[in-house]
Amino acid sequence: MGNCTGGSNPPLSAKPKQTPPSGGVVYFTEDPMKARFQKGLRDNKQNPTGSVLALQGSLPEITAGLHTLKLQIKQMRPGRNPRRDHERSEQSIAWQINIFKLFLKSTATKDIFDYFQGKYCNMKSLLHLIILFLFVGCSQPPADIPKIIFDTDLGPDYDDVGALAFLHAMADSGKAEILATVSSNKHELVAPSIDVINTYFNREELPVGAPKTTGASMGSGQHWADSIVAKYPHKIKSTEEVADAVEVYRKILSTQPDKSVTIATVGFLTNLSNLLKSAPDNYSPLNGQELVGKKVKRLVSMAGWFPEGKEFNIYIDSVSSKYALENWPGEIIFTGFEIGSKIFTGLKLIESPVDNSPVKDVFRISIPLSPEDKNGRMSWDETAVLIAVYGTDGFFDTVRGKIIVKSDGSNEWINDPAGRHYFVVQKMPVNEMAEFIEERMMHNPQGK
Ligand SMILES: [Ca+2]
Repeated sequence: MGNCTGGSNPPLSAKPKQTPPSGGVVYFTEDPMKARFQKGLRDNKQNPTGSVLALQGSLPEITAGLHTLKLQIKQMRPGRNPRRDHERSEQSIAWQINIFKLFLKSTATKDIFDYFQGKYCNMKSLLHLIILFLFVGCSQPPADIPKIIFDTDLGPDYDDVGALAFLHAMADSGKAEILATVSSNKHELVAPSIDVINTYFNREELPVGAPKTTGASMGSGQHWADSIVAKYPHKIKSTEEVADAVEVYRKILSTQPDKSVTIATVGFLTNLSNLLKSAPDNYSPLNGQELVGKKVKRLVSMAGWFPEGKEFNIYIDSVSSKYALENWPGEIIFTGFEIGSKIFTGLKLIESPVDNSPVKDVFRISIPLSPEDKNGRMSWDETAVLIAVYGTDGFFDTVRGKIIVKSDGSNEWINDPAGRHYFVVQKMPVNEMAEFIEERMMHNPQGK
């Protein structure tokens, strides 16, 4: 975290404090952009020494980063890491927000000078900031980060654990906000396992729901779920004690801006079918289909086999799958069986030096038990999170049309240039994608 109060030069004469105008917010950090920033300083014949502030990533990413950092500070446990607590203090972030609010709002150099001279910075820092401002491009509006509800069957396979770790990594780096983590699987260890992972990533407060209707109940054949539930902290003792997933969805969707929520489903479509069938309630006067149509931006679904085939997530609860996919009012991006089955991850994770990681434990326990996993586990669910966060550009091509779900749980596909459905086709070389995914699966939470 950069901090221009730490410069060696004395502050300029104090002027009356000014209230910064409102505008976008941006997160400063010292590391990744530093080289680029210093090159910029050289190009502008400025001395690249002294207190340097730099930005990480694009403006939307930086904006998202700041948002997440604020959330992390709220969640930070006092005393765990006093140095980190200090470095990321609320005060430090608050003034950085104000600096960039000013930058985004005002193009008047005098205003900026007046503000900084009176408040925090010396002249050298100020010059750096102004040059930096030019790099960022103040006319670019900050984009909202994806707000994601993760819907998982976590149990019969463990790529769900990799996907959830990926998602937490995205939230920690400011690229996504997690709204909820719900189960489509009624097995008693699913919600406790989700709770273990959420707690490990310091997000134990995330809403967890599960089906209250009939639905599949499937455990982990490799006994990784009982292993992590026995070993790691969590509060939820059984899946049956959590809220109805439909209620979780309705409560969250009703409070979100229109067309703002991304749902990433990596399990059965039980909850989404139930959601579409839901009636108006205390949370919203809209029925389920209307609520989804109004609030959901897109559904990213690891389900199906394209252009045709029979895939687990669809056929396990084929009645729900058929209803959900035929009645979904908006865009759906499918990442099919044929995508994840070629992307292998987990071996680097197992070899990583981190201790006491439930994510590592799941892969460490499970991979040796299956000869087919000797090169790593197939990574279906992680690709859904990748698309939910990053979109498809650069990673996949897309085919537009309509999925047809048959009563036996198999699916077909009809190409249609006006269709609301898309399935993805691998574009990035699979080895590169595996590396991209596993790097994020190996993310360690703050302070661990
Ligand atoms: Ca799954």
